[in-house]
Amino acid sequence: TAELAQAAAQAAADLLTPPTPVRLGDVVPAPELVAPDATADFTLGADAVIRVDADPAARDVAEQLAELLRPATGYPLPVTDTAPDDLLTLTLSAAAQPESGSWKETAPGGAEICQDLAPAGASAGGAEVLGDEGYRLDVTASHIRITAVTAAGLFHGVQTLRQLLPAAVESATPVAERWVVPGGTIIDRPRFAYRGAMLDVARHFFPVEDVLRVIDHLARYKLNHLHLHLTDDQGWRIAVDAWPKLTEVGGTTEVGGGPGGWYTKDDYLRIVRYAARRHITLVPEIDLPGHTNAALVAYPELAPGKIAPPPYTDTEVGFSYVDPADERTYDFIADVLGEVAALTPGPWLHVGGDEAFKVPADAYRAFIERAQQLVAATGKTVIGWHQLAPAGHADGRVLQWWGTNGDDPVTAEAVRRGARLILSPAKHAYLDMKYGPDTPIGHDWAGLIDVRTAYDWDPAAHVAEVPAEAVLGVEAPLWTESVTSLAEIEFMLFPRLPAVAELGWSPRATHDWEGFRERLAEHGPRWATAGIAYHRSPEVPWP
Ligand code: TNX
Repeated sequence: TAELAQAAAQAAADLLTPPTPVRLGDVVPAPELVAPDATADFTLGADAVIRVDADPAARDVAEQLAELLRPATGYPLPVTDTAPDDLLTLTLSAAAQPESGSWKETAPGGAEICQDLAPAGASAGGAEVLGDEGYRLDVTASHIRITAVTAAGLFHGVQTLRQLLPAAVESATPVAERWVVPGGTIIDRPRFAYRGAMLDVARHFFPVEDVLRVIDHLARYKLNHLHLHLTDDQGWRIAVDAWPKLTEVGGTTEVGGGPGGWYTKDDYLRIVRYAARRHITLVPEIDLPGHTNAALVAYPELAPGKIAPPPYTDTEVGFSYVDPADERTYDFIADVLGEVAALTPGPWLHVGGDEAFKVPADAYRAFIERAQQLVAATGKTVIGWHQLAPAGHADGRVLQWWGTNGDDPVTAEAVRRGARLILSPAKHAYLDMKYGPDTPIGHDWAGLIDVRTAYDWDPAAHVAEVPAEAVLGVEAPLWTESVTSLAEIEFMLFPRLPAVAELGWSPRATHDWEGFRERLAEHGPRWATAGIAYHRSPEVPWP
């Protein structure tokens, strides 16, 4: 009967007029090299098999591809490492680097067939390697093949393939559709190593399921880091065994007086593992020395004067801090960072450092230098907001720049001393800013951020006197003082998250607002089908 159902599905699909296939270049973020071949469209049939190498990480990507395609197609799509080549197969292979020179071979006469790349961009395709995250996608009438050096590269290739199928592929239930994929070749790899988004789970708490869905959204757009802002004045969201009241007391509040909440270690590990399967690294932030009211409510011994402050559920910033003059504070930090580091496979620990307005500059610098050492002692590399800049350099340290004025000599000096930057300029990348004056939620202290503003800036040339080599990447933060539900998170993320993702992934030669808004428009129906509540910005020609 499974066979019958399959045959029926196939027969129904055959009757349909072919949808206008997605164009090969209609991918967000824009790929480095696109070489369409209009004679080579592929149609996914009910008998398709996904063939993959025996490598377990590659196999898992193939399983995820099958999981993406099965609900809407209704096809069985078995994953195997034994199917012969001449079947209609999707082949994932982690083995191959493209042979040297193949960037040019795949695009003979580049200008004619590379629709979406200036010829200069195509030949500047430069290095003949796919690297840690690149992939090659070949679509012919008889097969689709994704090739990459790493499972992460395969995974990104799968996200591209997903966008090349009709929008109905996002449906959770079977749809009668001709599953046409446009023919040709894409060769692609990221511009920046670090491409992230931040979710503030402290101002409002969001359950694990919501975070997992946000991870799915990051994965679609080839982002590879999720920064969780786990602690703030309004709530402490991660269990620490040595200091249990952080969550038992400090976790029970949030902005507006709601019940708050926190992640147990198992919850956190669920998030870590879900992200890891999608080749996304978790970056936990413990904000210090300011933004700590919730911790002080739980443990008054950490407060200056040892007096418990009242719980805080409003939205002012900059009033709280742990006592930098008390040694107990550093025991606390060592315990917290140690436990969080032990739960976190990724290389980073974020220590905040923003808006500690009440701590004098000298005390602040000394505090940060000790905090940086405590991070190093866990084996992790420190990230902090760019307020860390005046403190001494620590090996590998990364500053997350959220300024509103690119003239920032203090940050530039920290970069000269060895720091690298993650770019989160508040006027462009802050997803908690309103789109326009009528946006029902969000802030406007850094300005209004419509889609074009989120898209039109260059991470490599944004902060004066900071060379492109010092830029590790980009991150779009979502603060949640005014964001209370998953639907509101999605409304603020879409469509600006894909804009920032494209800045992080795509070569600068592809940067083009007109082209971007047209490619983006085709994603509206995908989001609608996936149940994503997005902002229908008037700047984008939605179909
Ligand atoms: C500033 S930007 C903050 C956050 C607020 C945000 C609101 C930064 C590092 N700190 O505490 O949530 O503004 O937009």
